[in-house]
Amino acid sequence: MPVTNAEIAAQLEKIADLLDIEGANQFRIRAYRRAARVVGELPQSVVEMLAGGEALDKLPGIGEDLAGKIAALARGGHLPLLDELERELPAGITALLAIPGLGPKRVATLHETLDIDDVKGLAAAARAGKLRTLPGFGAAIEQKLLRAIDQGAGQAQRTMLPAAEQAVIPLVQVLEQAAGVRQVVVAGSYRRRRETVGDLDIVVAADPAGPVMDRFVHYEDVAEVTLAGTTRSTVVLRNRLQVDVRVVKPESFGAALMYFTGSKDHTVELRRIAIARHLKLNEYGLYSGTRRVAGLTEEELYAKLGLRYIEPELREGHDEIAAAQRGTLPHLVRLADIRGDLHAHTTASDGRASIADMARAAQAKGYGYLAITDHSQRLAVVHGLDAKRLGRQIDEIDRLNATLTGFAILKSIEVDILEDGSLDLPDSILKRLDLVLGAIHSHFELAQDKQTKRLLRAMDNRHLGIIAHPTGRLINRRPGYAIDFEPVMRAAAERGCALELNAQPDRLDLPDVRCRMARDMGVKVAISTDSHSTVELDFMRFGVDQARRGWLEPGDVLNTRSLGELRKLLRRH
Ligand code: DGT
Ligand code: CA
Ligand code: CA
Repeated sequence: MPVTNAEIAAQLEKIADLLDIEGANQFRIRAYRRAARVVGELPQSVVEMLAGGEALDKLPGIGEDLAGKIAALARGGHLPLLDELERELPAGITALLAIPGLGPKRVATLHETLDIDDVKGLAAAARAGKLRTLPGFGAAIEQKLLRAIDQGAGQAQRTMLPAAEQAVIPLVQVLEQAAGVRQVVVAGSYRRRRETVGDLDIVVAADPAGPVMDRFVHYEDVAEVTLAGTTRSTVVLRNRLQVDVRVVKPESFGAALMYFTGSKDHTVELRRIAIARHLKLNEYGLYSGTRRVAGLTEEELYAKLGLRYIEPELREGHDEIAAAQRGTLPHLVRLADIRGDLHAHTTASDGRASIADMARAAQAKGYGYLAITDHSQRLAVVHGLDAKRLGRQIDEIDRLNATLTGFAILKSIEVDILEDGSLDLPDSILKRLDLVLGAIHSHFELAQDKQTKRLLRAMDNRHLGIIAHPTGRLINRRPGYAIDFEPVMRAAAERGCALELNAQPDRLDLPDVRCRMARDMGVKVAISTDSHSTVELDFMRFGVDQARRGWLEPGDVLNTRSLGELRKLLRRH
């Protein structure tokens, strides 16, 4: 199994973390982090690039030294630097960095003074009150850490969808090659398109089962076989992801798929409906006595239960079954409905492509428009735009638009919403834009009433058209700001302000339940990629998946509109 880009990126990130704990030079640390990000986002595998004779030091931010290290990792080698760092610091210590409130400095202090190198040790020391007297800590931080640990911080994390996809797609291809295989589908939370998966559940229709089971347990990416059965096996892959495979006869495939797609709450309710109809439902089929009345496809199973077909993204055991009985299921938005992207950065702030390159890439996807939304001046670390630079960007976009047909670059900005709810740029410049996105990038810790008022005040500015990543959550890293969404959504509906569903796979913000709340309250949602490079425009599909989990129809989504319709819908300002 060739080394994946994700594995290389993880090693580079680990070096950066360990160097950070050691207190190494910040430029050096940043170089490793940037390299990790660049490798992680490459559309092509490093192994293939090397095989094709491509030079790695042509990649942005990667010099000769890093290129050599990346090549060594790609060949499956060890880096002496990492070996050395790991000798000096205990293996699990980087897990501490994932706990909110702990940065490299504090982790180093914990290690040096109390010899703490894992979450268990940290929890014990915090409970014993040993942290409050450490330099750079204090009673408040001790309390905060305890709360974070109690909320599960530092525990084994669920895998985000992109990493799950990278691991499972090549595996599915291998299983499909086995003799006797008819169909292979990844079920479970993966098929329901949850933003993270605990493990992967693959359902295979095959007869006989032997060859596909054999391929699976001998797959080259397997680190460990936990269970090897005749129709069911479990392995752990090298990236620590667990995979279950169940093999069923083709006539049971629909029933098995339905069972293992879940969710458990959804299928428990389906079984109850079967019983009420004097039928029995299990993973082999729907039975009347001993006679199988359905099982080949999910469609026939739902039909025999008196239900419309329910899309996997809806099967969470909320009220989708009642809706299927009444015939009121939503017609979910699809990727093909999306006609433009309303959040993208360029080299003017922290993006890596020019306006023209971003526009060309968006047009190549068949879009009709792309909003250029660089950061505003308050975000100095990413060289956010002040009014003067934004003015020049507006002129540049006007010039570019004059050269384009069938496509428009929208003049926009991701303006900071300041602590008091005012916007980081004056109205005199905002009014020249097609669209204004507002976002919170500071003061995450405000109490709920203050944070809510901050957003409400921001919406008082009639230029604000979309609130970007409204909850501020980062999956597996932080929960998001404290906000009361009831008044925020009400105000957004009244003022015609939209909310964003940020499609970055570690954000997916709005989350599904908030999407549904927006729809119910008449707030439009913009599904936007927040792209920092041309390849990130492809993140749109993750946003659409989350929107579908949130019951959104094309009409609920702003960027399913043509440019003309969009302009009418954008908040007048
Ligand atoms: P995950 O892996 O935590 O992201 O979530 P799922 O939904 O993939 O759950 P998992 O892997 O434990 O099980 C896969 C599916 O198998 C689940 O969605 C429904 C079904 N299933 C598992 N255990 C049970 C059970 O005890 N009862 C029922 N009815 N179904 C189950
Ligand atoms: Ca699963
Ligand atoms: Ca499972």
